[in-house]
Amino acid sequence: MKAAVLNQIGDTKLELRDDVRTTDVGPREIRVRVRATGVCHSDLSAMDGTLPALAPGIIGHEGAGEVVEAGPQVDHLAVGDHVALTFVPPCGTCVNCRGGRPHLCAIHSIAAFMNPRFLIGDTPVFGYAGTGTFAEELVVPADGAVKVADDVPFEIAALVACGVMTGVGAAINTAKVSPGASVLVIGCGGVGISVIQGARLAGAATIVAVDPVVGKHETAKHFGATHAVTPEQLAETNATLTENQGWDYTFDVVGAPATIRSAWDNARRGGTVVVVGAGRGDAMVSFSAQELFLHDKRLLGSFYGGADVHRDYPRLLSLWRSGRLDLEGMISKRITLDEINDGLQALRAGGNLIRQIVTFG
Ligand code: CXF
Ligand code: ZN
Repeated sequence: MKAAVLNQIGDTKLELRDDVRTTDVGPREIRVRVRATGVCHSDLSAMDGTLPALAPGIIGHEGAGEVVEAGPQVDHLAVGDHVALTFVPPCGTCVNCRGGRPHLCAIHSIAAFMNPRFLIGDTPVFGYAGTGTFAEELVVPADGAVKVADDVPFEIAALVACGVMTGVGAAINTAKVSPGASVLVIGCGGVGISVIQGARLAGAATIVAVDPVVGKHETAKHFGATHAVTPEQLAETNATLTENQGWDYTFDVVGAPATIRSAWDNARRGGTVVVVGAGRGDAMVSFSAQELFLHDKRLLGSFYGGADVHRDYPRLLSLWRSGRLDLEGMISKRITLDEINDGLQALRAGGNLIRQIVTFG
């Protein structure tokens, strides 16, 4: 089959090949024919070493498709089912799954670093984050797929699988934004726009979007931001809108030390600071010992929007069905797998792209 292969970490291009195979389907695994996948910033982070990934590998992790084969012990999915994938398959039995934290289940995630599920000849090829959706087919644990109704377009289901879950979940599950609150969102890519939509759903009164790319400001407002400013305008906006008290909730959706620090600085005393951006393991952020207690802020990490995929994917799709979550509007461009390198380069260049979706014939 056709797939886009990351030969080495540090490569800026994927190699399009048509001789990639999946491993055989294990007893509790399924084979999925990928029908749509988003191009997420974390795919670039896998390529450049910001996030851990193994090479040779197939990246792409925000996908949806159709089950074409199911192992004999798979009982909740069948051939023909439409599914949205997840890069954190909940095993259902570990301490995190039983404790109501299925987004922190490490069972399948650790296994994915040991079990390559693609092959080129005899060479094992790893799937990124246990997925690898820049391929026509992939094999995943059945726990890593959530059934969606047949009438949900694959591209809509794909969006839910990473960016929308991560962003809306950060606002609703992690921060628990309260009605009437003031919210600041730093970074307006696909995840930032999803945080904005989540804050709007939660009933925030003001939502201020921050991004250096002025072209993204109108986009942010379209999805619910009440104001949009550049980082340089933030101090003045804090003075005008909050009398320098800061916002109730601030979200870093970049993952850089400067933006995390800015999220902290712009939260009010007693406010909530949420780190959504996926930063480097060696990037350090400084806080004084005094401000950590004196400002009484809640500093929260948000991984995968605190997702309980079996609860949240259906909820997000219900919100989309009822017109309260705009997912169609998040699709900036549709491309083919053959165009993936151009798509990655466009994302790297940082234009006003919410999501590019790779669709498969
Ligand atoms: C990432 C987190 C690390 C694994 C891949 C997905 N999240 C969002 O893109
Ligand atoms: Zn992602």
